[in-house]
Amino acid sequence: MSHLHISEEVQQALAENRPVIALESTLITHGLPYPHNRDTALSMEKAAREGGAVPATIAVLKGQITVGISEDDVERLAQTSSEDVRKCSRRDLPIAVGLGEDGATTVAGTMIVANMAGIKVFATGGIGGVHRGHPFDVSADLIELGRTPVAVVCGGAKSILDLPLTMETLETQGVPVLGYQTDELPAFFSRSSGLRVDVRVDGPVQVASIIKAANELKAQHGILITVPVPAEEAISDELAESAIQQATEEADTQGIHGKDVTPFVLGRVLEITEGQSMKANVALLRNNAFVAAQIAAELSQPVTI
Ligand code: PSU
Ligand code: MN
Repeated sequence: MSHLHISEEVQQALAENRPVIALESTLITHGLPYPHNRDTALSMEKAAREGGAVPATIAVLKGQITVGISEDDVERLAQTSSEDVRKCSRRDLPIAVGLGEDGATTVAGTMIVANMAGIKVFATGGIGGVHRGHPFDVSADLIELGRTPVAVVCGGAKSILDLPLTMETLETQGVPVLGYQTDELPAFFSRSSGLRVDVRVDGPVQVASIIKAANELKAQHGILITVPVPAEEAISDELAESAIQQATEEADTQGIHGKDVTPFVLGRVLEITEGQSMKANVALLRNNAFVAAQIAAELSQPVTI
């Protein structure tokens, strides 16, 4: 397909069945401020390599869907105003491609492209979900998880979301939610949410065998692997909760809606916590890339009978 460009390194790794993980770009353009966005994106790529996988950061560059963008592209996207880069979920990809725009892929958008390229594992921070107080604002991420067979490694979902409704929706969509060395759904900044995951897994071997089983069952849906933020970097529940409360109320009173809600709330939480949330955010992103790489490495192991 002429609109899809896969970097040489990623193409070669895929052809040789070596481990590759996908990384998203909305966190670069709409998730973190410069230069933290650039540094984090590059440190996720490094963590992927340390975990044994080739990183493939995905974005739309002037209408071209690109798998494995260069360091210069990361720098350019990181410096571009979020208003000049389309946030691309399923709905938005044809618009960005058709009009030759720059686009940053969300979890949903990245899953679609990873699946097109043949990448099975993808690492991100937080997934979208059902927004608090707005039960019809359901992120396209949840629907995509129900229809695209890619394993998504994340830090759970931020409690800017209604976590019980998010879990219900994932169940309806047929998405298994795994807890990586935990019984509880992590809540991004903090390690616990009070909600149970579907199953606890203790390492990459178990995750890989669930992914392989899903393949054998010809599953058309994704799998969600939730990894708690490293304990040393977690922020207190109280701080996270009060910042999130304030940010979501502000979004409501200012009439922010649609695709702008998540970036607005993420930005305000950072400001309100005066950057304290940044440390947790960056640490979990790196760690997720490392865990995803280990899972991808396990998946690439030749089958031994
Ligand atoms: N949640 C986070 N950090 C993020 C996002 C969500 O904690 O960076 C981004 C991801 O790219 C996710 C998108 O796919 O926001 C979800 O947007 P929406 O809620 O509009 O579907
Ligand atoms: Mn939404």
